Amino acid sequence: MYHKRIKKFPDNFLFGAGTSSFQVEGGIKEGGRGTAVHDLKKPKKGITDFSVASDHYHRFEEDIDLMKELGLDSYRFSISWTRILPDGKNINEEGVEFYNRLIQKLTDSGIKPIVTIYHFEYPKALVDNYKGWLSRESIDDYVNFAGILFENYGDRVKHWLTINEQDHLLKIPERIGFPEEMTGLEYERNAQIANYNMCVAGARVTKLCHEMIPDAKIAPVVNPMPAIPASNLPADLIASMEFNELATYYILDLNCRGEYSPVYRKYLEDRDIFPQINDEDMKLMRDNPPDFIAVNYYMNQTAADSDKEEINLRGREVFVSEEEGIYKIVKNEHIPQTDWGWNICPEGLKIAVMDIYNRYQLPMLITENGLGAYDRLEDGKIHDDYRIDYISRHLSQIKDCIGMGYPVFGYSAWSFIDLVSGREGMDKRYGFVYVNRDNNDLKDMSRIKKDSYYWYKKTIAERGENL
Ligand code: BGP
Repeated sequence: MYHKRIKKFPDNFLFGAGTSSFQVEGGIKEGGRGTAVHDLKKPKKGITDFSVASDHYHRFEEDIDLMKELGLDSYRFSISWTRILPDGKNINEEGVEFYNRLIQKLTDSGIKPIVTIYHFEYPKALVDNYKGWLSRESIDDYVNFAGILFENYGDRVKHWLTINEQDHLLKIPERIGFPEEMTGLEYERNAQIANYNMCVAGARVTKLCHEMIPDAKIAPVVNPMPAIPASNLPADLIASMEFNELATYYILDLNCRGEYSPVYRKYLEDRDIFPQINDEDMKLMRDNPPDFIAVNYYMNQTAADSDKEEINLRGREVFVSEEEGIYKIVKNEHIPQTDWGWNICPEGLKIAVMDIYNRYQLPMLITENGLGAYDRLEDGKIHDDYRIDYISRHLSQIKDCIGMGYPVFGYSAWSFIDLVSGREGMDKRYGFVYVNRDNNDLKDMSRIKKDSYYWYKKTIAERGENL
């Protein structure tokens, strides 16, 4: 649709960038931090672990000065559960004080903190005690954790995120804390129990946030990869719709409406993995919807019908490229890919915003979007024009959405600074700021502004007039 575009982003639009604690902080044995489940996972050969990361734990002041110079309106980061509650139960004042100083420095610098309560880091002690999210005790411990954060930081933090990419988390044993040996039906059934418990936990924390900090807003973080149909065959359109139901909306329907969508319920029942639910929990979810929806968007998908007549259990596959009898993901010749095979489709972000709004009528904050690439340091500079191109095209779609009337109130690029990628260590960089280290050599860890840093600074200063 052609429409008149807005000239600039609104004055109150939050131009931001983000990180997560385990990927950026390091200092995993300092400040009384306990052990998180993923600390125990050995990385792939040649890839660094998370023990030093970008050393933000020791350098956060220097990093926040760089954020201020960049002109960020907001900074999204997560709080390490095991710094606050090393064993999941007992409070560690040193951890509370660390984030207190970080948040104070942000607010003193005029940067709004956006806090993810739980971004993949789960206390190992709770897995040892009661198998983590398989037990309802985890709901209480998560609520206790969130309550400590609200109490200590609620005066300054007005945007909260409950759980980052729950859908993704459930499929990665070293993050959810399921044993390596768990597979097939057992894995799927347990993942559904954990999913349900996490949704109940999210609703309880949403309620608590509203009670403790009435002027704060809170949301879950989802990772939509909106699928478009592979052809003009009606069956392909249905396949793409079903992919979106199974990949994204199942969680949002629980978070925002307190219900299992029909497609998802049927999917679980056909496989005999529908968890035990109760009316009280479902009512709690219905009565405590989020204030907005936080969207991590990296890529879209293209789906075709899968005409097989069988039902399969996927076990713990992170990305399901074919659900027999439902859809299969296919390559799209119009859509280029990153070096790691992620589709680059800025329009997909607009599709996600339009679809999510049409379904839930809630405001949206884009909490992650960015390009993972091999950056090269040459003569003290990083010429990452590919990242500028990626981010400007995605931001331009957001500008369009706002012009069309969709309530998107901020954009947090992933990531502010180079950090350890989920699975690719330091090879796959996302930051506006380069960290001088690689997988095997910590070098001097100095911070170097990339070309994209200067570009984003200008973009923020002009409130996106250049887009
Ligand atoms: C999201 C996570 C982030 C980050 C990002 C990029 O799923 O919320 O923590 O890791 O993806 O992923 P990767 O590091 O695998 O490229």
